Amino acid sequence: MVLVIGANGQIGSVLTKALKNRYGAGQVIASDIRVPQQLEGRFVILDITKRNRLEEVVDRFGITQIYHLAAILSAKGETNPIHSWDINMKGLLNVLEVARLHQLEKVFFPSSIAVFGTNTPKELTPQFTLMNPSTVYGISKLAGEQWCQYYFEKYGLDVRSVRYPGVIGHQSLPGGGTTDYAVEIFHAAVQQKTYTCFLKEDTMLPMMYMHDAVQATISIMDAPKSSISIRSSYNIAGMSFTPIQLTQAIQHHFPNFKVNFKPDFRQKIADSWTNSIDDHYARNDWAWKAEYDLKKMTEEMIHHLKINYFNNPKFLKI
Ligand code: NAD
Ligand code: AKB
Repeated sequence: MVLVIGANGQIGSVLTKALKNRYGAGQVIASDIRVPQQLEGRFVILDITKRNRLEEVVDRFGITQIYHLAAILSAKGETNPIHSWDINMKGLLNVLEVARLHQLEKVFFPSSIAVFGTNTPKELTPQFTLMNPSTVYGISKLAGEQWCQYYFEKYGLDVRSVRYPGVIGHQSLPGGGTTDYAVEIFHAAVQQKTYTCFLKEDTMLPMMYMHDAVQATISIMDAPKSSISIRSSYNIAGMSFTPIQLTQAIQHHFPNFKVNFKPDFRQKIADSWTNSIDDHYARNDWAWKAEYDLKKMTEEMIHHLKINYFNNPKFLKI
C-alpha cells in the first residue's frame, strides 16, 4: 500500500495518478495538509509535521511505501526561512523515523538542483561535487539527502532519491519555486497574454518535463535494491534552456507572443544554481534517460494547454 505525502502539489497530483495506474487506485492513499479541489480516490488529511498522525495513517492503511513530496520550495521558503526549515526537515525526519519503526519497504525523497551553489561547477555539474546552497530550501534538501544516506547506512532503510531539475507540466501549477516561470509562460502564451518573466533572459537552468520526472521517480523506485549505489540523491538531467530560448520555442507556435523581463529576488537564487547536469550515475545504475527536449516539451505543453483552456476557459488561470 502506497502513501503519497504532499499529493495536491505540482508533482504530487500527477505522480499520484501514475502510481494509481501502476499499483491500482485502491492501493494508493493520497494525503496533504488540505483537501484537493477535485477529490478523486482515497485521500486523507495529513500534516507531516505531526508524527502521531503519520503513524496513525501508516497503521490504519497498512502502508508499505511512502512518497514524501511535501516541502516549501525555494522562493516561498525565503519568505519564512524558519517555518520552511521546520516543514522540510521535521517532515522528512518524521517520515524516516516512522518508516524505520514500522519497517516500511521503501521511501522516496525528492531532492533538487537547489542543493548546488555558487562554488559548484556550472556546466555538466557532477554527481559528487562542491555544494554550498544559498537558500533555506537548498540547505534543507542537502541535509535531507544526508539524512536519507544515514538511515540507509545505519538502519538499512531503503530510501531512494533524485535531484529533480525545474519540473514543467501542463496538469498543475507550480508551488513557489524559482523555476516556476517556465510553466507560467505557457499559460500566458495559450491565453494570448503578454508574460512578465521574473528571471533575466539569459539565465540558463536545468529543467525537465513532468512525464520524465514521473518516469524517473517510478524507475528508481522499481529498480532492484542492488542497483542503487547512491543513497544520498541521484543527479538526473532533462534539458537546459534560458527564458529567451523558451520564449523563441513558444513563438514558433505563437509568433505574436511577447515577454518582458523584470528580474526580482528569484534572480539571485537562479544565479546560484547550475546550468546543466551530468547524470551518468543514474543512467548506469537504473537505466535512466529523459525523453523530452525543449522542442518536444514545448509542442506537448501547448497541445495540452490548448485543449484544457478550450474545454474549460477557467482552467488553472494565472
Ligand atoms: P508543491 O509546492 O507544488 O507541493 C507541495 C505540497 O506539499 C502542497 O500540496 C502542500 O499543500 C503540501 N504541504 C505543505 N506543507 C505540508 C505539510 N506540513 N504536511 C503535508 N503536506 C504539506 O511542490 P512540488 O513542486 O509538487 O514538489 C514536490 C517535491 O518535489 C518537493 O519536495 C520539492 O522540493 C521537490 N522538487 C520539486 C521541483 C519542481 O520543479 N516542482 C524541483 C525539484 C524538487
Ligand atoms: C524551485 O525552483 O524551487 C524548484 C526546484 C528546482 O527545486 N522548482
